[in-house]
Amino acid sequence: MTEPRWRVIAPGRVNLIGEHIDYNGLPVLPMALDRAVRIDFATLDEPVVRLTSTAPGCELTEFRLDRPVVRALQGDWSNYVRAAAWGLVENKGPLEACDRPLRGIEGQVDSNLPVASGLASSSALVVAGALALLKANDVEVAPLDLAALTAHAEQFTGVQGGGMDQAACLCGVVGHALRIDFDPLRATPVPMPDDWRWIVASSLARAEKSRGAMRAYNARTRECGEVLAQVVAALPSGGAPSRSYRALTGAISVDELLDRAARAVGPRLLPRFRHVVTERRRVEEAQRAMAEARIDEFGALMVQSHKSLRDNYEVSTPALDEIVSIALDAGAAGARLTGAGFGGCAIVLCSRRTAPTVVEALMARFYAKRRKRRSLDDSPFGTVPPQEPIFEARASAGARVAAYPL
Ligand code: NG1
Repeated sequence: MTEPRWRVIAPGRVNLIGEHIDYNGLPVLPMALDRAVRIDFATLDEPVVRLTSTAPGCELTEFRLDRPVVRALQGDWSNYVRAAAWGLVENKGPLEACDRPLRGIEGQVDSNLPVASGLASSSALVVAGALALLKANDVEVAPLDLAALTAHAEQFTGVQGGGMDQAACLCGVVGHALRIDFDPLRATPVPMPDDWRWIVASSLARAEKSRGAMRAYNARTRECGEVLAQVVAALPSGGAPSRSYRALTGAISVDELLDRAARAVGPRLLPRFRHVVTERRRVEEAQRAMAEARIDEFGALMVQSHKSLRDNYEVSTPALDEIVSIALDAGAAGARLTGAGFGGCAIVLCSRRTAPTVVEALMARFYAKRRKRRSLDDSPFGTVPPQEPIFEARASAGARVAAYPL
């Protein structure tokens, strides 16, 4: 293996509020994490990607950039790097138009970001792969443009995801959450009050979006499209805004929308619609609460969000519900599942003063009994020490490439 010359660092993200609405074009409020996917790499004169990974079970992957990029088997880790290459080299990407032969990369992927946990490890790998390939070819792409490109590219893996994760990964700012808007993509830093503490707590169940959870996730995106069409079709003719959630929620109040939807939509899809339009309102309110450091209000909105994800969107699990309830009992300001759900993690908001008590309560009432039943090694916290199924998240900087530290 050639000695690495560069290190790319691409953070995961934790979403604070605004769940399952990015793919509906509605704003969300995540922050970039202080845990990241890293690729240490050297550039190659041949158009080849050759990468190993330190994660268990991840074999060496190698593919060429001068032939159509093909998907590896479903669930194979290299699909995320292939997605990055596909987005840059094909599909009218910035490397497709390169007038000189493409250069490749050789290196090793490493990560301290739990995988399959709703913390955007997949997008961090796509972004890391894209930044490495761009660096190797001396091409620069502005962070927001690259976020849009990698969001589209990640669909190569089969998930019909939104654009929150890649934007959070690329635009993160230390000490700030990010309000992310779509069409066009924008990222606005929102300062984090000094006293707020964020705890990520794993439910110890993997949320495998490259496997089982993909079908459930893609079903939600499809249902949101269907119910939107039904609501728009039922609006009085002439008064219908364009067919988007943003236009609809901008033109008609949430209460009126819910009223109309109740008359036009059946019982299967109505709760999905209810989640989407109320979550949009919660994001606006939460952003204001954060700007004015009103922790209890932000926390209450998180709890409402969790209930809606549990009851209307049906993406929670008993373990996630239990974490939320233990955290609230122990004095947290708010708690909710984060990311797609179907397992993964919860995010808990505490003040500096209450954080230690909340962590203690979760260790005693959630993790201790499970530690007896089975090893925490089974947790999704791959390379993170198993005694750490819970950690404090700090709002961090976005993805970057640096000289390899010698
Ligand atoms: P996670 O849980 O990190 O896989 C997914 C989507 C997001 C967003 C959330 C739910 C991808 C790459 N990520 O995140 O776009 O829709 O679920 O809010 O599809």
